[in-house]
Amino acid sequence: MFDKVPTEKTVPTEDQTPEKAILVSVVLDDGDLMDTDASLDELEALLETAGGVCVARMVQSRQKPEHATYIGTGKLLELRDLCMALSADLVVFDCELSPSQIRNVESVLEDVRVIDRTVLILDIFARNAKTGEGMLQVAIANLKYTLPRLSGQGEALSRQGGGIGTRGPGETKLETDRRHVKRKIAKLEEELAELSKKRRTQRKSREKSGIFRISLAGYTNAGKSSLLNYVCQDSILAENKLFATLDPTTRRWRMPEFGEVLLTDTVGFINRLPHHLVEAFQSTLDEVVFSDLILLVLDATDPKFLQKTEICERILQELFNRRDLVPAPILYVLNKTDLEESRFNVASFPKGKESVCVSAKTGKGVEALVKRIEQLLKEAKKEYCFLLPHSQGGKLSILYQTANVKEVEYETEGIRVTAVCDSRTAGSLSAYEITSQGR
Ligand SMILES: Nc1nc2c(ncn2[C@@H]2O[C@H](COP(=O)(O)OP(=O)(O)OP(=O)(O)O)[C@@H](O)[C@H]2O)c(=O)[nH]1
Ligand SMILES: [Mg+2]
Repeated sequence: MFDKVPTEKTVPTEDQTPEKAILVSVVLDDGDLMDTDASLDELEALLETAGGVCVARMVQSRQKPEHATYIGTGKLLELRDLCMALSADLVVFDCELSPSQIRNVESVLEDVRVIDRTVLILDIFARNAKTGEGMLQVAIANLKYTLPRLSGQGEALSRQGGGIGTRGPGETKLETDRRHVKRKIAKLEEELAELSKKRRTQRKSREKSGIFRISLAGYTNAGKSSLLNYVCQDSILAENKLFATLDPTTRRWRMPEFGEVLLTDTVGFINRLPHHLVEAFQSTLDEVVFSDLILLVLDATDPKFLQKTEICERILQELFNRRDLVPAPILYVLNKTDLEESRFNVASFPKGKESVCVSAKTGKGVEALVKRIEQLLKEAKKEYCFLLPHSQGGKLSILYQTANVKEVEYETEGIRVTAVCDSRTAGSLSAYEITSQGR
């Protein structure tokens, strides 16, 4: 069991003074979808979710980051003075720093801890994971982040004081040996694989039952849990904090005409989602990948609405690519339209993307959403027959994961498969599609 990962939680209680942090960003022309201010706003929201408070922001424009310290030497000295003047406990860089950059900056700032955006996100995940699976996933992501940062970092790793960034990487003094950490990762991954197997089996039995699976995806804080709560009359934690939901929750949802479907709420997305987290949360994110329809929930009051929409689309695309699957149909759900601020975004949302405006708070628009989902589901699945060449036997396992396989016959010219599936699965196998009688 993962007795030592993560270590005991040292979440500051309400009466503890929040840690004071300075946020640092370097403006680079690196093609990121968010501008510096918006990214820093998001970093500040992450910091607050982790229990800290921002006392200052520092921005530097550079062509490329300074190799040793990310920001330039002059700026670093300015940062040191600012830390002293404001009695900052923490400096958070809005990027991923290399181990030596953290060490070098810390050695100049002396008593101030230095963390990066990834550590902050990992810290929040470590706080919010509630189930065994979620905790395992976070622990693995933490250790994978820590692993390349181990060598020559004895001091940094033994910091045990608690506070933001100490729940994640660099949290137990035992982890001073790379081999030890590697063994631990392997062991946790084995445990996770067991749990993932269970999840896969569950998914397959749902598939066999022919019940449609709908998933709620979207940026963190968009209102996914609130929407599930509204339509399923449930009470999943929904709050104005980032990554409130980490563990997927599936509910039966009885639709007025279509009947019962399964609705899954899961972990939210964010710009530059750390790749260790995407890897570790693969089995959780598979709930989205293997669903029949994705409701992409968007906060229509968000000033960075279109950028966040694109970030979600990119993440979804990446998830489908990782599984080598054609993307599921997406229905865009523009949420929080009870609020005035949503007007502009609703009006400027691209007409080519099918969207429905709702409010998960008041229920406005939910009826129209339900109607549209029912139509889409009715159009979605039918029976197909494929003749897979023996060299393409791997495609059969795709069908087992995504379709209801009714019959499999091994013939001389290939594997004849009859399966009920959606058009995207059928589309990815269209080269092998035949009529039931023959080619
Ligand atoms: N005004 C308004 N607020 C909403 C609406 N939907 C959600 N909220 C609020 O938005 C905040 C985030 O809602 P959640 O349902 O927790 O969002 P989520 O997408 O599940 O977030 P994560 O689990 O963190 O990814 C909460 O404070 C909700 O009360 C809405 O339609 N209108
Ligand atoms: Mg949620």
